[in-house]
Order: sequence, then structure tokens, then C-alpha cells
Amino acid sequence: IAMETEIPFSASPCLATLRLSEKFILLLILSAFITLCFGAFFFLPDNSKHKRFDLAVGVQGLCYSEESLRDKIRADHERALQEAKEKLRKSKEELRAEIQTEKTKVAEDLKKKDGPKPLPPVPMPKLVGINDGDPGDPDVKEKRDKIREMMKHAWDSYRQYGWGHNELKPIAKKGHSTNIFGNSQMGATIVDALDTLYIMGLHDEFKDGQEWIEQNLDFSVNAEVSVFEVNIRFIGGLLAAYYLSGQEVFKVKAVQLAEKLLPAFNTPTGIPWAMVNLKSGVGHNWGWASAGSSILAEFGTLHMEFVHLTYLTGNPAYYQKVMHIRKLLAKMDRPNGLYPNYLNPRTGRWGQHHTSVGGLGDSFYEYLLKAWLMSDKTDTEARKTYDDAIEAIERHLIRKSNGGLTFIGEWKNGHLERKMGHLTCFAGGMFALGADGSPDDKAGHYLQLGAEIAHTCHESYDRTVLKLGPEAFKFDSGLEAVAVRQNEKYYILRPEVIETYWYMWRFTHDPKYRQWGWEAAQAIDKYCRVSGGFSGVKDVYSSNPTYDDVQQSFFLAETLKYLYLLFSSDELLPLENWVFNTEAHPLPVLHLGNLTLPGSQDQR
Ligand code: DMJ
Repeated sequence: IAMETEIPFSASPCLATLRLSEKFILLLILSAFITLCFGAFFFLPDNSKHKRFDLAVGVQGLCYSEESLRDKIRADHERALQEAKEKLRKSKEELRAEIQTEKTKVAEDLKKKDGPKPLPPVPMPKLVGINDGDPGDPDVKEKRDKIREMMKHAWDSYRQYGWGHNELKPIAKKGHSTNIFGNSQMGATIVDALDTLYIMGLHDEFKDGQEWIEQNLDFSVNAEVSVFEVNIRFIGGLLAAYYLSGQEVFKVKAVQLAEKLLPAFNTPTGIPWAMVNLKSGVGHNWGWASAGSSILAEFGTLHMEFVHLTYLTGNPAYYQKVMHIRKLLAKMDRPNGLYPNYLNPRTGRWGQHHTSVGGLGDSFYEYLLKAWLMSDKTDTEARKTYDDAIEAIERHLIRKSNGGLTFIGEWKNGHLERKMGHLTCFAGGMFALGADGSPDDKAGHYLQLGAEIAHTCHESYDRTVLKLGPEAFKFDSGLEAVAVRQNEKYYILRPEVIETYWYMWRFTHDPKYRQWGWEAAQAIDKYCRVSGGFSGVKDVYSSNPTYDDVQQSFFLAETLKYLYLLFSSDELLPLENWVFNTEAHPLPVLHLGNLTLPGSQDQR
């Protein structure tokens, strides 16, 4: 009773009149009812529960009304329909290639989860002549020291104003990049310059570069890069730095980057796209290239680096990719025996019939010869392909001008254009390098051809005001070895002419090649040197030229390296043991007669 009076139900006269047991039963019924209600809510199917909840919230004006929900569903359906339509518009091959890219990506992600696998140890090829190269003669040594000083100025300026950027703007004194590197900041100059620093004995600078690479060089960037440029400058540069210094980091980085390039090969034909996004693996071609074509000099300049990658990793994929390209080309008809510069990776058909030994074609021929040399002359298929290609080039593209200058023109739809590019000048060195081993004992002929091209290219320098060569020069209407159009009068620190002087020097020891090289070095130092590095010039025929304000990475990789080698003894990087990639990165000869590359048996 005392309890009764304590019960706060006193507010309700009805409850207050109930007995304790009756109140207890009432409480029990009430709690059973509440449990039932909750249970019913939880056992309802999920979607109706959410819908009710959403609608309830919607009613309060917070989220969706029933109508907006319907709109949303409709929009979703339309989007899905649109995507399906787009998929249908793509060809079967494109879809297959896309699926393949996706698959590779998933496989790569899975691999990454397991962590990077250590690379298998492989025997280091014999490395001969990787330091010194003292020329003996004090006068030559002085010239060599001057080239080393120029390298130091180029490097120090980049170190100070452009560090980590791809290239340098030596006038504005800040970093620079071009579309070949996408929007990446991958220190192209550092990677390209490493081996030059090494052979010049600039070891502190080399270490500085190595440290940057260890700490900063990352390829998981959302950047669309040129497969060719990244291969010759980065993979070539890293591999050469690895072989010269023995530092594992360079090999590891080269392989990481190579993996990022592989999705570019997922095309209907296996001919790679010109560009690939390093993050997504999606590839495509340059908008300007004949009807969506890939470029001969780009997909044809991967062989040396990819063979080395297979050698160093034991992964046959690299070798197989480049051999596939070779086999595909071998099966194709060639107009007049010439290789057109454009090939469509979707259809496997040639694009515009334009053949050149300069831009768009050049290093394809170079790599055929060098594949043979790099295999210790065992890759006779490459040699034969080179010989056949050069024979057709000589027949259709090489002529003598009225003034007696041998030049290599360009073949455009059945017509010979009597114009030669600065880029084409590398061919003098190539002919000399390929002389030994040429068919029908024509070694003398090819050495002579190399000398004639070197002479013509020297004339193209000598006939300017600055004694530097223009980008392109003509051989008609009385004009010989001079640029006619304003937009062909520039010099952007290119190496090809000096490259040919160096090869000619190695094969003939004719002092004129050192003389010509020295003329070029002095002209570069006089007209291209500025306080912030070295710059290209816009008009080699003007005594007061304007600068283009770019210090190209190949100036450090190639131009200065070839000059340094020209004034060194032949013991530095002998050509019997080293083959230079097209960016002047030396790779050792692989004695493939004594070893088998993984994947090479399947190709036969
Ligand atoms: C370099 O990147 C390479 O030599 C390439 O093969 C073509 N030319 C540039 C330098 O001119």
C-alpha cells in the first residue's frame, strides 16, 4: 500500500485505481506491443524500408520527392544507354584492345599487392673502357676540357634554375617541358645527362642526379607521354647509367617505367600507340599523324632498350613485343622497297607514302643496324633488313647536287623532295658504322658515303653566319645546303652533325673531323651560351639571332657527349663493346651467341 501511494500514476485517476498485479499485466502487454512494432519494421524487405524512409524524409523537403526519384532513375538509364551505344560504335579490335588494357591493369594491380619481386641476378656483360679516355695530345686535351666545362655550365644552370623539371629555360631561368613528356615533371635532363656526367668524371654531379632519382622519380603520374621519347631518353638513360655505374636503382627504375609503357602495345595489331598515359595505360596517336597512324621512327626505335630489359629481368614480354613489330613489318608490301613513315595500328595498313631518313623515319634504320651490332652480330635478320632498306634508300633518295654535294632527299607520293633535315645528318655516321659487314664487300663504298654526308652537313653549317646548321636545307634552284624558309633556319642544339663527325673520326682518324667538331663547339659556346645555360637560336643566318629559350635535354645527353668523345682516345667506350642508342646512351654488346634470351625460341 505504501508502494501504491508512491506510484506516480496518481495523475491518472483510472490507473491509480488499479491494483499492482493489474498494472504489471498492463505493462507486460504494452511492452509486447512495442516489441512487435519494432520487429515488423526490421523484417520488412530492405528497399521498401528505404523507400519509405526516403519518401518520409522527402516529405519533409530534405531529400527526394517521388518525382525527383523517378527523374534520377530515368537519367541513370539514359546514361547507361548512351555508354552502351558508344561501346557499340567502337570496332571489335578496339574493344578487344581496351579489354586487354583493363586486364593488364588488373594483373599489374594484383602484382603490386604482392610487392615488387626482386630482379633475377644476371651476369653483367663485359664492360670495357668506361673511364678516362685521355687523348694524350695536350692540345686535344685542352679542347676536351673545354667541352667538359660546357657540360658543367649546362648542368649547373639546370641544377640551379630547373631542378626536377624536364628541361630548362636558360633565359627566363626556370623549368621547361614539352608535350612529349605530357604534364609530368620527371627530371628528363637529369636522366638524360647521367651517363655523360659519368664518362666526363663529374662524379659529384652524377651522385646528385642519382639522389634525385632515388627520392623523386616516380612513374605513377597521370601524364600522357611519348612512348618513343620516354624509351630513348629515360629507359636508355637509366640502363646506360646502370651499366656504367653498377647502381641497382637505375635498373629498377628502368624496369618500373618499362612496365608503364607496355599497355601502349595493346592495339589491334600490336603496333604501339605513340602516346600512353602512365597512370591509366590508355594510349592514342598524335592528331597530326596521317589518319591516326603510328610513326615508323617511333615504334621502330624500341628494340635495343627492350632486348636489354628482357636480358636484365628475364621477362620475355619486352623482347616479344619488339620482335612482333619486326615480323609484322617483314610481311608487308613496301612501295619501291621503301618503308613509309606512317602505319595505322588499327588496320595494319600504311598511311601516307612518305619516306625519310630524317624525322619520322631516321632511327628505325639506325636500330636495325644496331640490333645486329648489339647482338654481337648474331641477329642476321636485322642486318639483312637494314641492308635491303639502305639499298632502296640509295636507289630512290640519295642524289648528288649540281655543286657535287651528296644529299638524302625525302620521298613523297612518288616524288623526290630535294631537301635534307639536320636530323638526316646522323646517317653519315650510320653508313660508316654499317660499312663493316655490308653485302658484296661494299665496306669502302659505305664509308665513302658516310664521308660525303658528313661533308654535305658540314657545308650546311659553314654556309651560315653563325657556323651552326639550320633545321632543314635545300638542293635546288641554285641554292645548295642552305635553308630557304624562315621556319627552317633555327638551330636547337641538335647533335646529329657532330655525331657523324665522331663516327667518321673513329673509323678514319682524319683530323678534319676533329677540326669540324671544334668549329661547331666554338660556335655553340659563342652564340648559344647565356648566363643561365645554353639556348637554341631562331636564325643561323642572322648575326644578331634571337634565342628560343630552351636547353634541350639531348644537348647534355648527345651533343656534348659526342664532342667529348671526339676529343677522347678510342679507348673510351670502344665501338666493339658498346652500341649507342639513338639518344647517345651506350649499351653493352650482348653476346647472344652464348646465351638465349627468354622468349626468343618462341619467335623462330
Ligand atoms: C634526339 O632525341 C634523338 O637523337 C632522336 O633520335 C632524334 N633527335 C633528337 C635530337 O635531335
